[in-house]
Amino acid sequence: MTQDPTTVVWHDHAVSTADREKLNGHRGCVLWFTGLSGSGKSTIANLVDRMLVEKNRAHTFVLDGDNVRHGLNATPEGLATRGEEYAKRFGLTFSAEDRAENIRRIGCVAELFASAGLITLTAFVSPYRADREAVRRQVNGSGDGRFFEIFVDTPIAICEQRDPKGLYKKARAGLIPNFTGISDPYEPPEKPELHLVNEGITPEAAAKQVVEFLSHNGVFLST
Ligand code: ADX
Repeated sequence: MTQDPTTVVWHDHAVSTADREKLNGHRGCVLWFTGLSGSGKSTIANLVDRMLVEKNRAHTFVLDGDNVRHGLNATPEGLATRGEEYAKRFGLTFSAEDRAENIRRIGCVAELFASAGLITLTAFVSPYRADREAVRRQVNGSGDGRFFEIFVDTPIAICEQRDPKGLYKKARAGLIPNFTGISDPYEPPEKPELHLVNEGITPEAAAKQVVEFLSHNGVFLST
């Protein structure tokens, strides 16, 4: 973590991440789901969350893009009651710059959660490779290999057909600017730890693949 050492000083925790992991029986890590809106990130992440809690009694939490944009990373519209100047200064839009800040902040939160020993599942479109790579570096910097990028690879035609929030329809009508996949880019991961081809399989089958991946990658500690 880069900070001016003369003004803000880092304190080590009395309880280490390793201590927490030992108690929990699993490692703290970040499962970073990325993919188009409507690709199934949140659905799969929530199914994985439930499977882990039920089967492994894991300590887990899902950070969901839509939810986080209601609070910590609210949009300018969401902050309108605080006044125009405040909303403009602190609200995050879907411009490339604001998406980068969205991902930076949530990357910091995910890192904290992982250090607290949680299997942290994030479901953000996170369309830019550089933003995701920055989070990878940050999370892996505080422990080895605890960042797992999971590409939820669903063809845009399917996302658009599903259109669970009616956003593709609005985007096609020109009502939503910078809509990922329509009028804004999505840069697919080049080397994700897990590539979920989410076509012709159920969300449950996709979630199972994730849980198996975790088993094979040393997330669950043998007691
Ligand atoms: S990100 O690009 O900054 O990572 P994030 O995951 O927080 O996006 O939010 C994406 C969600 O916001 C989508 O699932 C969709 O519901 C909604 N949304 C609203 N406007 C846009 C837009 N222009 N592009 C993509 N998603 C949008």
